[in-house]
Amino acid sequence: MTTSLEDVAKALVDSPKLVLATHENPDGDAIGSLSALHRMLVADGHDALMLLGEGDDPGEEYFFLVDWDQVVREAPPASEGHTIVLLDCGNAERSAAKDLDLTDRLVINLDHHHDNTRFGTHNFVMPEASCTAEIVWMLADLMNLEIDKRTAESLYVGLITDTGRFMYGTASSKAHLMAADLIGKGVDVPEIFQRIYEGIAIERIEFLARALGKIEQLCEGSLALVWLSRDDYDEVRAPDGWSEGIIDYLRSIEGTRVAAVIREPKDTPLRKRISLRSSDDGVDVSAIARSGGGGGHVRAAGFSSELDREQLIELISDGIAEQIGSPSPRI
Ligand SMILES: [Mn+2]
Repeated sequence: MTTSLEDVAKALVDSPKLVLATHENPDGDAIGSLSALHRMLVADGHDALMLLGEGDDPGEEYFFLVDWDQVVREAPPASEGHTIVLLDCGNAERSAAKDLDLTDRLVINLDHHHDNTRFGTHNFVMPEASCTAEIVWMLADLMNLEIDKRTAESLYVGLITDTGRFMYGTASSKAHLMAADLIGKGVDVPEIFQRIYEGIAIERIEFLARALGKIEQLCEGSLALVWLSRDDYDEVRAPDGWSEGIIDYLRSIEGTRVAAVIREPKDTPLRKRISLRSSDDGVDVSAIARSGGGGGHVRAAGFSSELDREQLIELISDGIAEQIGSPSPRI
């Protein structure tokens, strides 16, 4: 069932207690929209908490956005009657609230993934939004919530990270109007870009060099892929978040239609995490991700899998071949 943003606002106002959560392994939009909505609701007198599962902290560059004393690691029991708000989360299984029984709860689902499964009691899914932070920004206007400087920073981080620093097709005129509004509310643009993209530890650059040294070109060059093994991380003591951004280098290689980063996460090394990007709308990587049990956007998607190397590469190259019609080359 689809809900209007007005009805979402009403449900929020009518909820005495709220728990806000986002998807596992949160990125800039996830943590930005989560921290922004939380801060605005609290300032408006709501009883609201943020839920981040153990091991689901964002990258360190995003820590400054979060009021950590408001973070809980486990959701309060259903008997306490909290409304659950899930942000930027395409399906309930991918959420930091995945262990929660969502039945008999009010669940507000705010998202911009086109393949969102509408798992909530209230679903506001807007695929044309550049980021979930854009939906939160609209909601603030509708509910008359105050966007102070820190809230503006959170929303701005969601915006710049999900639009690839205003580079993707999602960077609409509305997205730029949102940026203008947030700058007017105190966002210091160079300071935020510096916090998110600079001041990088030398070890992280060395990890990037290692990753770039492992690029494979498959499917006659249309697939650029990097496989990051647990050893790649452990040998330089890299946290999992350091793979973020590597995929953009792959996507930028001449001839690439699909970029893929496959990594073996610290907590579940056998259950690989696969990130996919496409360089044009001719390949919908969310369809490939769905065939592996995940989902996402047309140009950015992901899934987790226990398939081995050969099976995974086959799944991805078959998915590409199905869409662009070339024969499916094997490794
Ligand atoms: Mn997003």
